[in-house]
Amino acid sequence: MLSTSEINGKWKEYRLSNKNGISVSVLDYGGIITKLMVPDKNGNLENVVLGFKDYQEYESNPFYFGAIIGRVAGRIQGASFSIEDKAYHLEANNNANHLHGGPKGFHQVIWNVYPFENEDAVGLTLTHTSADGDRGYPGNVDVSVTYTLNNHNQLILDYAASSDQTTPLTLTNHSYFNLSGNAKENITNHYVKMDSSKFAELDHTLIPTGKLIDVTGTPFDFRKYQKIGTGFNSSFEQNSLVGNGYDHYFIFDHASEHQVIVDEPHSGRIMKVKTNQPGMVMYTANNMAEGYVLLEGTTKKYQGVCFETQGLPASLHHPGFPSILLMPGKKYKKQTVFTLNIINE
Ligand code: G6D
Repeated sequence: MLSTSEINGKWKEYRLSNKNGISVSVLDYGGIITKLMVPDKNGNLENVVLGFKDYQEYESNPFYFGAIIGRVAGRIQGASFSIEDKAYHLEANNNANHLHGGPKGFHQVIWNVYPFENEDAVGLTLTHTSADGDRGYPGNVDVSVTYTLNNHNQLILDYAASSDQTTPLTLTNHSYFNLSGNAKENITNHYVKMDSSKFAELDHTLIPTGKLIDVTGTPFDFRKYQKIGTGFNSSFEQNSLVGNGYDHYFIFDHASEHQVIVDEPHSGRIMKVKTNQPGMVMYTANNMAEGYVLLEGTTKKYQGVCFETQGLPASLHHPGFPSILLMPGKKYKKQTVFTLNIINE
């Protein structure tokens, strides 16, 4: 089922719901997921993503809550890159680096929205054209992002793009998940299992050094279930330098059934993540400023966890990583599926 409402006289919010009571709400502004209602083991419907109570806060959205991120998710070192010996300079909006597509990136544009519904699913296709030179990037880029909610409790994000010039592109969604429901607890006691034996080492400006670190024997080893909180009090330098947590790109070992599984035992909610991206940034809101009013509670450190499935912008400066360059005539086509299971006691 699908419903639409006007927001602040300038935006539209679309609410998609399936036959099992799960619903997701999305703004045309930034493609922002503002709510994701999922029952717990007792059937109580609660919100499992962070979002502002006053939607006007989404105008600036310093945390990128729920938003489509692009042209390039993550940090581009020195806010610059070169293609075939031509240098491009972007806005440095995060110290000397370029973060998440820069100011007025994809998280701050109004997308065209095309709702659809069929027997088993309901969804939205959002489209946007980023002109040549937009935020300093080359090429006219046509982008579409489709959110589909089906009756198998899957929220499917399909990303597609094409460009008339070679340009870097890697998109993601920046939702902060908190499976306790209505942010009753922070994410310390969420369990995560992740199919990854290597992650990208960061320097003190949060830029990858180009070195991959084996997770074995470190707080980054999620190959068996482990509490997210493992990295919050660890003395491991890669945890402490990002603000005592995780803010790292994990490279997946296989294109397996689910690369990530998140289990929140008190609510009985389990979320599985499957993607055709080579990896993902797991960010545990280490640097979240306090005091912003959310739908439930206020912003606090560790209030949510992001699973930013994406390519690695460091590939623009380190040849060893999978490229994020989109060539003319090629199609960018990525998918991430969040499956929301409820395991009764
Ligand atoms: C911080 O380093 C983190 C980013 O990974 C995150 O996306 C942002 O906050 C919201 O800059």
